[in-house]
Amino acid sequence: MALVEVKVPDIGDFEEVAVIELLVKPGDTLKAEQSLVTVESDKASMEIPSSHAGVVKELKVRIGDKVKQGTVIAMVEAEGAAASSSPAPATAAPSKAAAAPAPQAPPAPPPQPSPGGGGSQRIEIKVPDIGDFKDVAVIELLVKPGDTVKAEQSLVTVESDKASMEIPSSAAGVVQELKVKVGDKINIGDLLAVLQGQGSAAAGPSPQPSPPRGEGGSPVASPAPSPAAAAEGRVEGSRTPPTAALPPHEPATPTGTLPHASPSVRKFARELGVPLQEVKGTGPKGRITQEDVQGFTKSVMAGDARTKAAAAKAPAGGGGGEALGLLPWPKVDFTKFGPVERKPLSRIKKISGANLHRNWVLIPHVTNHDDADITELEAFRVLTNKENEKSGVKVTMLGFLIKACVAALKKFPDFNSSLDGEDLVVKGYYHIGFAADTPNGLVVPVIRDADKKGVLAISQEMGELAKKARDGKLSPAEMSGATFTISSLGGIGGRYFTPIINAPEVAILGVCRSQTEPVWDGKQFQPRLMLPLSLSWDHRVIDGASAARFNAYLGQILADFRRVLL
Ligand code: CAO
Repeated sequence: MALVEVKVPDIGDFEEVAVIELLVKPGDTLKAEQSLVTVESDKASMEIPSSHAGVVKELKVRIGDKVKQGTVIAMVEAEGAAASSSPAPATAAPSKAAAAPAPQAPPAPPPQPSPGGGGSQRIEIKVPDIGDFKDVAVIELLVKPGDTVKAEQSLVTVESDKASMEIPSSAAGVVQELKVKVGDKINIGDLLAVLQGQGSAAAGPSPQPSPPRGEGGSPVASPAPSPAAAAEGRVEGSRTPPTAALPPHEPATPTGTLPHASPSVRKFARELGVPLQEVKGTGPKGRITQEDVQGFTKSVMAGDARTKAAAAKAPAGGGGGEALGLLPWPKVDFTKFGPVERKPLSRIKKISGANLHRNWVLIPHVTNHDDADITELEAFRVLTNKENEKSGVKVTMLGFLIKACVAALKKFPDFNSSLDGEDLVVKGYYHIGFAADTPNGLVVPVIRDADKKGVLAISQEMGELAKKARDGKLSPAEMSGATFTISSLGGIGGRYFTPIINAPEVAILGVCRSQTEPVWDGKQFQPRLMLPLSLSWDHRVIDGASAARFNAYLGQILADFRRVLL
């Protein structure tokens, strides 16, 4: 047994193609030639096979990663390979599938104008060099007679067992005749179509294979949005407005089999935001066609169907519990009992509601309640405000809490992290979100790099952000990137509550109104100003003991703020 690196074989001229599906996971036993991942450009997709039989030890790529020849896909403990200190082979041994055509539009041969010229010409479009493939099946016709095509526009899709690709037209013109039909087996040189070309341009040099455009580089299967996109609520093709109150978490890495569809259909679905895995394919072997995607879109638009994402996002009042096997939401005619007024939810409430609901359902929350003695800190805060009266910057307890939380996050770094599959991403920066109540609902502006700012600077920034929030002027960037959030109801009242974690963060601190309480000092009761703390944490990442330690440490800092300096 030896650990070998399985790398991307020669995939032709392409610089980079996107990984759109992982077909194996660590621990899987592989046969040689078994496909590891699917990659896709804008014109073709193919599976990358393993050069060795053995056991997958580690996958080195994720969905959305760009790979090229030589990129290591996986570490495989290869069967039969003698254990030795020699390094793993530099490239995957050439395999049958690896020798298959690269995931790219094959170079189109020069169009063949027939004699007789004039203003327009008859041009024969033939199957270009498609590598070692023989007798590949036509699975889709992408144009029909009468269509006007541009040079490089795909005419048909062909498929082998490891790859599918679109065959482009080498010339522009009007399709006169298609010489193949679905199910036909084709080979290099076969006549594909006859075009009526426009003047001499049609007989120009053969176009080069088109390189993958930006689109081709995008992952196909529900790509995880960038943090910025997530902050803007742009998830799973939704057009959520860019003022998400609570940034939605990236969707989970899709699992399961990639829907059977050609690259162009996948691209089409991607453009419409259609989740292909929910579309029923009516083509041969259940292949999803363009018509299937259109049909799905129409039924969603007509309200006859809805995507799983939409079902999951549906507000409680509109149902959605069915997906969890719960009773449908009760439908009541309230007017039977008295007068009512129907008010649409604000845009912010709709967005924050969907995010809060998702976080509440998906995160196993636990909340620890504690009290911090802030008697001395409050005296210092009052003094600070007196001294800074002229500056116009008012310091509230929240400014000190942000600073104190940064110290606690530094001591307990798991609280400053996010879950990503089976990894914990621990952040080396401290951006603290604070929940702000606005006339339109809850938003969470973010103080960036709070570790590098003093309490006065934090308080000033908080004041500016809170004003922007109330005026509805916060930008998505000002609400994104938080590593931990504080929700303070101190100005309002209450004792304790259970704040909902702002995914993908793993903890949130709720704070209520401080009050003077009798505290036993060992000899007698002393009047002390006590601040109620409620820390909610994700039990997948944090355990109860750590949470108790976090709160206790926070309490120590608030009781004696000099500890922040330690
Ligand atoms: N205990 C006692 N008094 C407190 C306090 C506390 N923990 N926190 C604040 N106060 C006092 C302040 O000192 C201030 O007193 P003065 O008016 O006498 O100066 C007053 O309460 C109002 O403070 P504030 O709320 O304006 O300022 P803040 O820095 O504490 O909070 C902000 C700013 C934007 C976070 C807050 O206005 C807000 O929107 N809070 C609501 C957050 C929320 O809705 N959370 C729930 C989320 S879950 O649904």
